[in-house]
Amino acid sequence: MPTNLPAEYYQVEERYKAAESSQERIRLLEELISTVPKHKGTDHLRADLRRKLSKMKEATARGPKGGAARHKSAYHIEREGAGQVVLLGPPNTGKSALVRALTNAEPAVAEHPFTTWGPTPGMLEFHHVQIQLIDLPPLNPDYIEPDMMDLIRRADLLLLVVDLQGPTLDQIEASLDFLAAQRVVPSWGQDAATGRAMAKSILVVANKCDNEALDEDFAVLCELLGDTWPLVAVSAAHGRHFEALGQAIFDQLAVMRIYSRPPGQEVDRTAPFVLPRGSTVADFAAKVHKDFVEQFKSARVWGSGAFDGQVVSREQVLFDGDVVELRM
Ligand SMILES: Nc1nc2c(ncn2[C@@H]2O[C@H](COP(=O)(O)OP(=O)(O)OP(=O)(O)O)[C@@H](O)[C@H]2O)c(=O)[nH]1
Ligand SMILES: [Mg+2]
Repeated sequence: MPTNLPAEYYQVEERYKAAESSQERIRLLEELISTVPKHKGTDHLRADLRRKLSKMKEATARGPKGGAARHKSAYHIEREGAGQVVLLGPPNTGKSALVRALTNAEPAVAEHPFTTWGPTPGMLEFHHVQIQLIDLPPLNPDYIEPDMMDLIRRADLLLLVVDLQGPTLDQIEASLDFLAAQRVVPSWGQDAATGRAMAKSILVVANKCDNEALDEDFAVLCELLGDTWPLVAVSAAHGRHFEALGQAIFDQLAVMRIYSRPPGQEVDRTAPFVLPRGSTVADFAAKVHKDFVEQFKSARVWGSGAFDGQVVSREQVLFDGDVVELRM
């Protein structure tokens, strides 16, 4: 317990201990947290109090019987589309601005840090592929929301959003340290395979790349970091380099678009099936219809891995953009 707490802390603590109802306890705990001065010596205390507060709020939301009105965390978000992608990083880097610019969702954007308090999902469309983007609150070592960490661990891809006009390298390092402390490491990192850490695909997104002069700053950053990291620059405010970002997300998700040609009909290029890279004709058939995988007699493929219209086996591996005709 830090010794240099203000007298006010102890007064509120007295009232907190004497509180009768859970509502009152929550209110007083919030007040108590606000009396703790912010410095290194109180880091642990503040983290402990915040944890207690979050548990209390959760228990209250669950109701007195602890099950009937079971509280579902806002972080339990159904995966939709070709992949679930979360945006994370330090405060104020433009995570919410990006989700606003790229999807139909409208999370709040503001000049001050710590604007976002909860997750907001939206759908990004990239070349007729729907990808789920989820805006998150900033990473905050003082307070780690367990449900948010679960969502991060479940996600298919993490976008580490940093500010190209700020201390970009420090922001990347601090965010990776934060994740490593939670045993989440980049799959391209050296210690990806070590220990009990979970390796995740991480794409670094340098936001606020508003003009050509900043494109040059980005080029310098790329040189500094070498080519081991997937890294893109964008400007949420000016809509710059969105195509490159979409492509990088698509590549990192390791999926591909396969088009179905119903026999005797035209190919609908606006409705691809999305499959993991390396999938076969049989995988595609299963995706088109659960019965097809048993029923189809032959398949023809147009695309990169075959001659146009070549008859192929069930095990034929497909490539992004291939057109497949299944015959029953
Ligand atoms: N110049 C410039 N400013 C931007 C850009 N994107 C966002 N901003 C500004 O940066 C500030 C923070 O944007 P937010 O989207 O709220 O940032 P955030 O990362 O969601 O912030 P937290 O929710 O606090 O973590 C706002 O004033 C935005 O207008 C950009 O591409 N260029
Ligand atoms: Mg935000």
